[in-house]
Amino acid sequence: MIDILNSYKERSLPMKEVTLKVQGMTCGHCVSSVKGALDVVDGISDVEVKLEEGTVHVKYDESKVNVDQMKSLIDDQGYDVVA
Ligand SMILES: [Cu+2]
Repeated sequence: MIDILNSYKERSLPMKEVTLKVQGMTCGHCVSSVKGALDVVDGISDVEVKLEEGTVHVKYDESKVNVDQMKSLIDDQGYDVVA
């Protein structure tokens, strides 16, 4: 069901993707904090956090949200976006 919704979103919106490099994420709790902060934002459709690589991959609608907003949301959770 979620897959169907996601593919519908991808087809109907001009989605962009970005991979952010984030320092300070060390465990599952960090992953949930970062995901939770981004998932609720209107315009963000998919968040994938890779703990080992320290990356956060986001699919988003650039008409609703921009990368600077994502960076400050991650920053607000206590992590450093380095790229
Ligand atoms: Cu943690």
